[in-house]
Amino acid sequence: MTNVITFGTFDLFHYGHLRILERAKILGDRLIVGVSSDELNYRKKNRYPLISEEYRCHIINSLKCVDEVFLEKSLELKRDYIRQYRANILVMGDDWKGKFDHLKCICDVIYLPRTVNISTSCLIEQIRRNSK
Ligand code: C2G
Repeated sequence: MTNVITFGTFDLFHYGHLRILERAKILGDRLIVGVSSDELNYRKKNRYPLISEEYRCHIINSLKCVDEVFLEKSLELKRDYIRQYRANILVMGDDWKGKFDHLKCICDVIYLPRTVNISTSCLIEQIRRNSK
């Protein structure tokens, strides 16, 4: 049984989010997703996500490619989460390239290319522009 783990905020869930989860799932048998908590986002980006952690977890949990979801409360706990969920592979988008190489001693670390031309911040910007 190969367990794959990945992490993300998944605010304003979009096609790029879906594609990384689908690509992560086919690398193993089970896909476990750590969804960043509202507090973690506030600490990291100085703003709360537009969609609450409860709703973001619910959306991710309802996807066909996802087997288990938990709240990621700290960026520094990746090693503990990997052990707790018995993950064999950590998948991250290549915007995180190199950042988790220190975890290669406990699991495989794979960076997948991001889907081009879509992101939560671009969507927010587009909506802003269109509503003027
Ligand atoms: N992603 C992607 N293509 C996009 C946008 C995002 O492949 N066009 C991927 C990102 O690379 C990431 C995942 O989707 O792997 C979730 O993206 P974000 O919600 O932006 O996650 P982030 O805030 O970077 O994660 O421990 C990490 C944290 O949870 C933060």
